[in-house]
Amino acid sequence: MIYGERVQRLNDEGASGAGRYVLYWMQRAQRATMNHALEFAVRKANELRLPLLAVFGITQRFPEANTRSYAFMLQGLQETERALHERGVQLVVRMQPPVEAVRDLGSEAALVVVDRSYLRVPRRWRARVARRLSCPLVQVESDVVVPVETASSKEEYAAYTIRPKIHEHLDAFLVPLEETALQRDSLGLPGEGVALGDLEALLERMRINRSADRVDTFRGGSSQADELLDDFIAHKLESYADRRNDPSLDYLSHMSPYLHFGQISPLEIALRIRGAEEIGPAKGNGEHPKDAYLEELIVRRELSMNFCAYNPEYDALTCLPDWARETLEAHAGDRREYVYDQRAFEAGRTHDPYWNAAQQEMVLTGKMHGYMRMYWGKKILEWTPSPEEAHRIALELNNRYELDGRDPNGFTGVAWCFGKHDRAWAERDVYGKVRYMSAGGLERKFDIDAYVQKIERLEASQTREG
Ligand code: FO1
Repeated sequence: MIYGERVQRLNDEGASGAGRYVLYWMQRAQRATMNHALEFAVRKANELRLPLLAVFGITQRFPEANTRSYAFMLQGLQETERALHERGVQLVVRMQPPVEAVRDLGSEAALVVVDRSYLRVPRRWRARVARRLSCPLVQVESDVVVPVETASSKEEYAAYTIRPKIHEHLDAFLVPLEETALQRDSLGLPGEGVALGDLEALLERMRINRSADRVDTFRGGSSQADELLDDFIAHKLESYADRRNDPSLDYLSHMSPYLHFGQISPLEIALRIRGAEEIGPAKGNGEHPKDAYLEELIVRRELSMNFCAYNPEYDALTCLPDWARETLEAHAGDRREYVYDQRAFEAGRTHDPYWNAAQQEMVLTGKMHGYMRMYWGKKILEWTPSPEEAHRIALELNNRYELDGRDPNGFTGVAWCFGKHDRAWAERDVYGKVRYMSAGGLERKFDIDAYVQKIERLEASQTREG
C-alpha cells in the first residue's frame, strides 16, 4: 500500500484539460527522495503527459520563525533544488506567501499536489488554496510512517493507547517508495523565483524576525541528515537503549531538525534502522536498541501528529486532560520557592546550574538534549507564577531557539511537561498530580556535572570564535 490512505482530495474541482503542467506544492516535505507527494505528482504528470513543476513559497512571517530557522530551511532548499533539477523538475522558490505563489502558478496547472502538515497555519494555507484553485488539489501524507487517520480516528490518550494501533499497520506501511522517472522534460521557466546561490545575502535582505541567530552546529540539508544517520547507525545505535537519556553523552541521531523541515523521510530512517546489522539487546534493561529507536521515531513522533491533527488547542493548556487541568488549577496559588520571569529564563540565570546549562545548550546549538528538555520544562512550571505563564514561556523559548521548534513534536513535548499523554502521580506543591522531576534525580542517574562542563566548554569555544 504505497499511496491509498495517504491521498486526500482537498477540493471538488474537475481535472483541467488546459493545464500546461502538474504542480507540486512543496511545503512540509522539503526533499527530493522518499517523498510520497512528489512521487505521486511524478506519476500523475506521466499519466497526463505533462511536465512537472515544483513551487515553494517563502513567507517571511512564519509564526515564531527567525534567522536561525530560516537559515536551516534555506540550506536544505538549496540542496533540494539541485536534486530536483537532476530529476528533471524545476523548483521555483518564490519570496511570496505560499497561498499566493500556489494560486499564481496553479492557474496554469492541470493538477496541484501538496504534502501534508498538521499545524494550524499550514492547514489554513491548504484550505485557502483549495478554495481558489480551478483544478484539483490533492494532498499526499508524506511525513509519517502510518497515516494519521489510518492509525486512529480520534485523539489518543497516550503512547500506550496509540502503540498497538500503529503497530497493527507497520507491515503495510514500512515499505520502500519506488522512484519513477519523469517522461517529459522540465519546463524551464526562465527567471522564475529567487536565486538560492548566496544564502548570506538572501537572509540579509529578508524581512524576518532576528531574535535568534543562525548556528553552525547543524547545517540544513538532506545530505547532512544522511551523514548524521550513517554515523548514528555505525557508532551509536548499538548503545542507544542504554545511553540515549544521558545528557553528558551524545547517543542521539539528531534527526529532529531534519524531520521538522522534511529534509529526510521518517520512512527512510525507519527502513535504514530496521535494515542495520543485527545488534543484541541493551545491557541495562534488555531493550533492543532498534525497538527503542523506532518507538521514538514512529510511536512517540506520530502520537504528536495525532495530537495536533485532532486537538485544535495543541498550543494552549486547555489541551490537557481534565485531571491535569484540575490539579494544576488547584495548586495555582501554591507558594513557589523560586520565581523567575521570561528574561531570567532566557538568559539562563536561575539558581540551578543544570537548568542553566540546558538553556545554554539550546541557545548555542539549536538543540537541547532530549532528557534535559523534560527537566527544563518541568522547572519552568515550578518557578513561574502560573501554569499558563509557564506554558507560554516554555513554548516561546522552545520555538525561538530549537531548530525543531514550531513542530508537532515540540508542542507535544512542552504539553507533556504539564501532564499531557502522562498519568497522575503522587500529589505535591505546585505540580499537583503532574509528574515531578528533581535535580537529585539527574545527579543519581548521570554524571550531570560532566554535562554542565561540556556546555561551559562549548560556550567558551563559541565566545573565542565569535
Ligand atoms: N513553510 C513554507 O511553506 N514556507 C515558509 O516560508 C516556511 C517557513 C518556516 C520557518 C520556520 C519553520 O519552523 C517552518 C517553516 N515552514 C515554512 C513550515 C514547515 O516546513 C512545516 O510545514 C511546519 O512547521 C509543520 O511542522
